[in-house]
Amino acid sequence: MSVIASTNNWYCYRRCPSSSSDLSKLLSTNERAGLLEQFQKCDINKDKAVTFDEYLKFKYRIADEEGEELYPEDEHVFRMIFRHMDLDGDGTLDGWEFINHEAKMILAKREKVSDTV
Ligand SMILES: [Ca+2]
Ligand SMILES: [Ca+2]
Repeated sequence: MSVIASTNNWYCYRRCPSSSSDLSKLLSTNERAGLLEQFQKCDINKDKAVTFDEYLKFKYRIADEEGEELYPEDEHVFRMIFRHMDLDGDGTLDGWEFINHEAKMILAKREKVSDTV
């Protein structure tokens, strides 16, 4: 029952963009704080907007911290993801766009985990 309810919510969020501002409310306080922290780290010059350049640097830094190596082809993928995240298409990510996208990732992961249980 609870799985069905959460799936319905998921579809509603995808189908009704106007209500998707509530997406991060499905996360725990810790998860939300973590995403906000990530956004602030990503926003290198602290103008509350993340450019593709900043996003890319952030991804390189994370990969570096995790001991992974990124290739030039990865930039292409990140560009696609960035465009996907940039909902209003102004070329930068604001806090809401960033957190909303990351929240979706967390929720999608969570659904996968609950599927296998
Ligand atoms: Ca910035
Ligand atoms: Ca934007």
